[in-house]
Amino acid sequence: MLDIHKIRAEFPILSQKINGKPLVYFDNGATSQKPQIVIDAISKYYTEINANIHRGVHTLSQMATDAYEVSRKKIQQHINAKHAHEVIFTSGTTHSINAVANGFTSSLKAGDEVLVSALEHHSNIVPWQMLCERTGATLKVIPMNQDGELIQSEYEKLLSTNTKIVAVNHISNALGTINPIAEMIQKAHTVGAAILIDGAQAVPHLKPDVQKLDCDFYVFSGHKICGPTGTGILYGKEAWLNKLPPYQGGGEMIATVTFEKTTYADLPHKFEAGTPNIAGGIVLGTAIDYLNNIGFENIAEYEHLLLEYATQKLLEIDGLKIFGTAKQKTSVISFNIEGIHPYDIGTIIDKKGIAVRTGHHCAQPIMDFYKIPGTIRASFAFYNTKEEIDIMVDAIQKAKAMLI
Ligand code: 7TS
Repeated sequence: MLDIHKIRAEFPILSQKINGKPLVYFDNGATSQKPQIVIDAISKYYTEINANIHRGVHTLSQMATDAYEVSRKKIQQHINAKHAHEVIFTSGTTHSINAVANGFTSSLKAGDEVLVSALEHHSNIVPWQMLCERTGATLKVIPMNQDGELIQSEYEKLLSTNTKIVAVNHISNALGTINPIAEMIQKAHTVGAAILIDGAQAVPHLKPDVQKLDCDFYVFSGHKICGPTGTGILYGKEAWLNKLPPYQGGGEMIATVTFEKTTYADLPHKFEAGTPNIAGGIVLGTAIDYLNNIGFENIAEYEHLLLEYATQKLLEIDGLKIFGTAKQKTSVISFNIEGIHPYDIGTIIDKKGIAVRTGHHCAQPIMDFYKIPGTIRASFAFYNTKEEIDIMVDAIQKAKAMLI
């Protein structure tokens, strides 16, 4: 089991007061907090090795390049990619999905189909809609049931040889549903479709094995796993990344440039135009080391206890309804209280130092499905505690008494 006291001491922000009260941070689905080791690594980079990478012969540039490439290798090992050059640094999940969706532009035509699911974040809907607008392809949606689970029989019906790419999340940000992606990947491949997994909400809770999963693309953000904002990963199978044209043109992504013709650099550089977030990329490796030292099995086990405890406590509140009751769930609870707007609860409990997200969570179709304007979302991380859950439940009870 985790030494929560020790872990919490490693996150300086957790000992802050917000509105005069100790911070209770339950907005981990939006972004995680950062341990001191990550904060220090950013400072160390700028203090000791700041230089542009892959450019000069000078020593400092070499040091920065080496550190960046060491981090790429760490991430490769973490997700078990076959090659380091299958790991592309991006600015986040959104960037990664846009890079892939753009890459499919020249290979799609009218009659082709792109499948997304009813559970997606807008980041995994809009780039595909834009792709369909550019190419004349059709966007189709895998439906969900009342528990917030994707209906697998409907998915099978939607798949056909017209399906060119499936884009689905590993874990839903709004409901916490863990999707059966291993089977979904296999099914996509039976019709010859490529499949992208949006792992933004999965990587904080588990270690994906992209070779075992056999997904074509797996994308995530660094800021949700204790890393800096403006960092992300696009994993793609070598064959796909070689096939897709680059998303952006610029420095560092070329082999040769003349005014007549440009040839592109090999992977991973083909997808890494311009000066990247060097410090961020390096420190993402530090964050991943930090999490692996704690251990993802320990994290998952502890977060599951928090999920069960919070679910039970919240359901003791009269009129409270949880949205997202999938059998396979991670430590995210979306809920509403009858007769009260989620925003009102969020605002009142913020006064007590409690950070939750309210609204549609960038997943408006899910809110439309349930015919609600939004929810209150409490999303827990391995540094949260049962005591904090008690504080939130008590604050909600009091807010409810004020509002009804
Ligand atoms: N996909 C999923 C499943 C997400 O949860 C998010 C961010 C994104 C994509 C986009 O990631 P970004 O790092 O590029 O912005 N989700 C949330 C959230 O639930 N609350 O704030 C951001």
